[in-house]
Amino acid sequence: MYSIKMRASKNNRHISGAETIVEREKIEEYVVKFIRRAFSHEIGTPDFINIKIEEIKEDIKYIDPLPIRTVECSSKEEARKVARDILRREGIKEEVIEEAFKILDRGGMRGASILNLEGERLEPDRERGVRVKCISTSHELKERILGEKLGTERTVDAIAIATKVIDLGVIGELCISDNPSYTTGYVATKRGYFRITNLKERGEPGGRVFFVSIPKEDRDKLERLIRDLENKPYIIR
Ligand code: PML
Repeated sequence: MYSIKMRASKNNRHISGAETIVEREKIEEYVVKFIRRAFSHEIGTPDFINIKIEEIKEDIKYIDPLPIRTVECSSKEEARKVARDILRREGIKEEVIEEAFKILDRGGMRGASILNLEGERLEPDRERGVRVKCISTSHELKERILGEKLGTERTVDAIAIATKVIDLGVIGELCISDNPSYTTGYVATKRGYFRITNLKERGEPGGRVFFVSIPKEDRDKLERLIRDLENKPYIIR
């Protein structure tokens, strides 16, 4: 199996990214798909596209997705209350959730921020954040998500990230798309992937925050988590 990763930027600003894990025969098909995706993002036309293809040597972990549920909300206030309630049920304190919303509303991070239960930020590089890589949603799962209208193409990508991070011990994930017109975000916990409509107003920024139970001093545990988030291969089927 091979990992294919694409990232596109303009004037060094991230525009879009995508990745998958496929058999040798599918590589060309996905490279074409990713180039098309890079050139059709609403943020703008990239002046740099990087495509990386690597053979996966490690064992791939195959797991089922978190159950997907959509919570329709009619305002940002209602949506954020729903998100807070789901996260509080996992023992995450109100102040820590507020800190996460502040990070997302500021925007501009390329990867995810990591907050511990004391509300301390743990990601080593606050601009880059942490990227969840080496993941793929199976073709069958993609067909199911789109066919049964459980979500959109964005859900297809995000369910792989959310399922992997929760499997690696992250307590909760709060995500708001950085795509200006995509206002549906989600909260993921061991109980499921909760899509929440209107989690931001159109045009507002976004990002991802992972909530973890890692004391600031435990650098080894944090490094292990980041290494696995970035490198451990997962296929969600
Ligand atoms: C959804 O399932 O509709 C929410 C997906 C958010 C994806 C965030 C992103 O743009 O990467």
